[in-house]
Formats: sequence, structure tokens, C-alpha cells
Amino acid sequence: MTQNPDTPAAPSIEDIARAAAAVLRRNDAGSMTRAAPGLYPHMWSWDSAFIAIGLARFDVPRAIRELQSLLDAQWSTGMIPHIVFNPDEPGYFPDFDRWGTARAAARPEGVQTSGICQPPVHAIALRHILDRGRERGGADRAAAEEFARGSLDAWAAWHHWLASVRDPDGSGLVEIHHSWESGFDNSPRWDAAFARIRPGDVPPFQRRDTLHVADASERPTDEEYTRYLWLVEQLKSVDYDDAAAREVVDFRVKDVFFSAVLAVASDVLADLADEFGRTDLAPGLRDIGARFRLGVRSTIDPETQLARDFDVRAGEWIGTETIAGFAPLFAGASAEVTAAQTALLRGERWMGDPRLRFPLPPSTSPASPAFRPSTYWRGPTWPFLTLLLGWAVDRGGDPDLAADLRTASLAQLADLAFGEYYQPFTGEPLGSHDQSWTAAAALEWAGELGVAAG
Ligand code: 9WN
Repeated sequence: MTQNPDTPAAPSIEDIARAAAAVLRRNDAGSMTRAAPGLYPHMWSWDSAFIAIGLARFDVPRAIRELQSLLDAQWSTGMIPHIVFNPDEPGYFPDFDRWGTARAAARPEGVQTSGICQPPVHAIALRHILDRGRERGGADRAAAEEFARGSLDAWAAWHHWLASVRDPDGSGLVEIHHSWESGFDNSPRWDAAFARIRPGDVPPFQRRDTLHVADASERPTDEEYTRYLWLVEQLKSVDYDDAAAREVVDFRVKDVFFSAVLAVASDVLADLADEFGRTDLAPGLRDIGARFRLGVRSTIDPETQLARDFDVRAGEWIGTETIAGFAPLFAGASAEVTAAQTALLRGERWMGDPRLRFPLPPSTSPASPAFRPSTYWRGPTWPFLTLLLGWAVDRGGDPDLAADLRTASLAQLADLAFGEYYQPFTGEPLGSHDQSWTAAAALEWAGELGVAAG
């Protein structure tokens, strides 16, 4: 077929990689990368891990710097906070003052952070940095090895904090105290738990997030925000003390997706510990991996084959059909569970829905009554999450599925908008454009195909 001279050629993978690297360079604030240029001008914990994966495709030292900045903000308990504020950047709400972590005993001196955490994907980023450093050789290799060796204790402390403080009864499931900890802020997974919350006094607030999107209905509602801020007030009232927080907070949920990430990241970290001869660290990390994998498995609903969260306050399972239900695929699972979940994922309730613009799993199943195609975590497709899923299924022995996810995602990202999330039926980029972890995902997929950012 000849190309119509009036139709511009679709961007090549080289073009996508080049544009993605430019996004990360523009969002670079020196030692941290803004999660997005306007909407999220600070460093977010799990975003920074994906950003490091993308950076490692063209600048290994900068990727190391990214993770080091996050570690500089690690609390003395081992917790890695979900936001590290850039004091030079106003414009995000809730800001450092509203978080009120100034009096939190465990926060490191001189670093402004929030007081909650996000899924522990960081060891996966560390693995990628090491692999890229070794491929490139020379100074990059030396720097990556030195960083990996030198940071193992800090990452292990983070995993041990989660496995003890957030799972005191050894269930193999991580308890979260805010939906922002899940990273899936307003997912329908959390609707019933939030519906039960009766917010007390929440100081007046002015949202800023809605200023940065084309349509405010893509974002969480004011009712949701009031509850988010109420939980912050509760955690603040005990100065973010771990034991007291559990007693006061209205939102206590065992998050199956978070637990799956902890399982697989602990395996990755254990392998790294072994490589560097840290026989003191590796077995404990392997135990965490095994315990949380079992925990994830224990939540599977035999009827739907999806994994579930558990609402601790209500004593109820949460079985909403969201991508978190594929936690076993993220964590790694038995052949039987993997086969059942893969069939489901490829089927009509998910990637096989004929209405999809690209065959990619949306955040909520289009077949679910909770599905909203344009609203944040209620339906849109999130490229960074597709990247994580592809990495996990590849690791679990399904390179074909990983390749299918990559091909469809690169087609989705050929609009060069690097949307925060995408409308699954139209392919329209939504939320922030030039979102850093979306650009990073593009770089990683391009790199896997041997295309460098240039
Ligand atoms: C609150 C930065 C973060 C992501 C989260 C996503 C969104 C923040 C917000 O943006 O959350 O943490 O203000 O909405 O839900 O997963 O890490 O990209």
C-alpha cells in the first residue's frame, strides 16, 4: 500500500523513545523527577521507581540518583513515604503543611514528605538499573553495582517494615490506611469502605488537581477528597505513629495488589542479596516473598478466579472486578492459577472486549457495573501498570502475553501525548499529559525491542 503524501507517517518506535526521553528531561527537577509537569510537581514513591526504569535506558547515573533521592527520604522505621516534596514547587494540594509530618518522629530531618506509603516496586527498578548498567559496562556498570550493593539494607528495611508493621498477624496481606497508599486512589475497590466513613472536622481546602485536567469529572469527587483529607487528619492526630495509626484510622484494608507487589519485589531483592553475597538478608526476603504469595493466593474467589481485598473494619471481602484481581499474575502463581487468570485476562471481560481501542486491560472491567471509561481509576487504562503486568507475566513464563501487551501499548503511546491514563474505548489520553511514568514505560518497551532513546 502506498502512503498518501498528505497523511503524516505514524511515529516510529524511535520517535516514541526520543519523545519519551525528552519528557523525562523536561520533568527533571535535578535530583528528582516531577511525576507530571503541572498536576504532580513532586516526587512520588512508586512513580519514581518506574521513572528510574525509563531513565536507565539512556542515563544510568540519573536513574541511580532518582532512587537515591527517594532513599534519602526514607523514615527511620523503614517506611518509604509516598511523596517527597520539592520545596521549590508550590501548587500541589495537600502540601507538606497539610500533611503535618513536621512532628513525625521517624521522618528524616530536612526532608519534606507525606506520612503514608505506596506499593514497593523499587526493588524491580533496582534490578533494571543493574541490568542496564551491566549491559552498558564501564563506569555505568561500576556505579550500578555500587548502588545496588550499597542500598540493599535500606530496601530490605522497607520490605521488613511492611511485612511486620503492616501485617502484624502474619496473614501475608499488607494493610493500608489510605486509598492513596494503594496508588489506585478512587478505584471502586474502595467504594464500600469509603461509604462507611463519616468524616469529622476537615479544615477547609481548595483542590488544585482539578485545575490541571480538561474535565474535572475525570478526577475523584469532592466527597472522595473530603474523606481522603479526613484520613490525613486522623493519621496526623497521632503524629503518624505506626501502632497508634492503626487504632485511629477509619480506613483499614488488606490490599491484595500491594501484597502481590511486595511478594514479587521481595523475590527480586532476595536474588540481588544472593548475587552480592548477602546471606544475612536473602533468606528473610525469600520468606516475605513466599508468605505474601500465599496471602495473595488465599484471597482468590473460586467463582470469579479473581483475587480480592479484605476490609478489616467491616470484616468483608471486596470482590469488585478491577485489575487488582490479577494480583496472582503480578506476584507469580502456580501453573493452574496462572492458566485460569491468563484465560480470564485475555477473555471478553478484559483484554478481549471488542469495544477496546487497543487490547489492553483497563483498570476496571468494562463488564462491571462500576466501570467508568474516563474516570481515573474507575476504568481507564494506565500504561505504567501494563508495563508492570508485562514484566510480571514474562517473569512468570509467558513472553507472548508480555509481547502482546507491549505491542498494543506502543500503538497506544504513538499519540506522543504520554497521558496519565487512557480512555479504553477511544484511546484518548486523559489526566495529565507528559506524565513521567508513562514516558518511562514507553522507553522501557522501546528498549526491550532494542530501540535506544538516542
Ligand atoms: C495522590 C502520581 C500519583 C500516583 C497515584 C495516582 C495519583 C495522587 C493524586 O498520582 O495520586 O497520591 O494527587 O491523585 O493515583 O497512583 O502515584 O502520579
